[in-house]
Amino acid sequence: MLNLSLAKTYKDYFKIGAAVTAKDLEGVHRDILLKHFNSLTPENAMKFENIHPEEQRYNFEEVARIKEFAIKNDMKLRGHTFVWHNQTPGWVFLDKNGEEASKELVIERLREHIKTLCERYKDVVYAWDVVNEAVEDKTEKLLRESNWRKIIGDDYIKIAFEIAREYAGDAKLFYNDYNNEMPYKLEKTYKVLKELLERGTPIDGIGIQAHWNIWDKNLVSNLKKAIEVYASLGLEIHITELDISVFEFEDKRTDLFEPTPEMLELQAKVYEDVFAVFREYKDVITSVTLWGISDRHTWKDNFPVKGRKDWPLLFDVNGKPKEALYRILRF
Ligand code: HAH
Repeated sequence: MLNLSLAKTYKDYFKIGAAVTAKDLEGVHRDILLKHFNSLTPENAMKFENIHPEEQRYNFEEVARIKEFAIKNDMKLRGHTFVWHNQTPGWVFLDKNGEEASKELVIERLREHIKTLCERYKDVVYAWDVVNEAVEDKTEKLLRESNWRKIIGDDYIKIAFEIAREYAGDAKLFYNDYNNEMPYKLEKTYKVLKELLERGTPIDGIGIQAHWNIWDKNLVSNLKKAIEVYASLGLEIHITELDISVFEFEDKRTDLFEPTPEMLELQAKVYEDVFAVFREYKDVITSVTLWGISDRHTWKDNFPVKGRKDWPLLFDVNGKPKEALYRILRF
């Protein structure tokens, strides 16, 4: 049991990925990656503000290390992400006088950015998150407000996919979002994607981020329904950012210094249940990525509650397998 590899166990199902920083390629995390994973997503290094901080300057260093590690160890990369309302530098939307840039200029910059990254990572990236989190989730509106949308107009999604298709070679193009298995957002996302597809937008798949928690009683039924709805549009499905928080999203408690045994048991059960669903839908799900490696560090530390640690992953703070890992290796 201890010797089983996640990636090998799932080799006839889907890729098994992890979000990584360059630092994760060393030490305990390196060992875990080599044993259990065959796909990597740079957690931050490909985001616009990191890789292209100024118009005339790209910063390829961190991705270079991740790419080298991937190629050496027979892994592939998921590219994350071109168009997003967050972590995009201000210069993209400003002209040389510091005024709001024109639509034409923003599109031209986006094209240059996408072309550069696609050409550079053609040999290793199998899928790109072309647009991240465009669907509005607070109000009744369909699309989220963002600089991209404000300047380019509602067609910015279609335009981004068309540009990506020109340069991405064999890589698949994904629309990625969170909560898109929940009924309120599933409905909106379906509408947006259906319309885009009807207008010929080259979208290959949908990324279900899967930032879940151990308390959601409707998760499995919502998830199955969402997979079926997206598959009915002919889309491939990637689970792109899986982690299972021990806190309900609204829960603000800060008194815990380690997860309780009850939490770990519930977490193991949720991992077991969602992986059973992933296996059931292996014909449409082609990749499952965890948003991190071990509980040593995760974006859920301090989010959404500052100063609070979370333990959402398959390995504990020391890199030891959690019960959740055993449950998804044994089926
Ligand atoms: C994701 N947003 C991003 O896609 C990823 O790039 C980042 O590293 C972490 C999470 C998720 C998100 C959420 O679940 C709730 C509110 C805002 C953003």
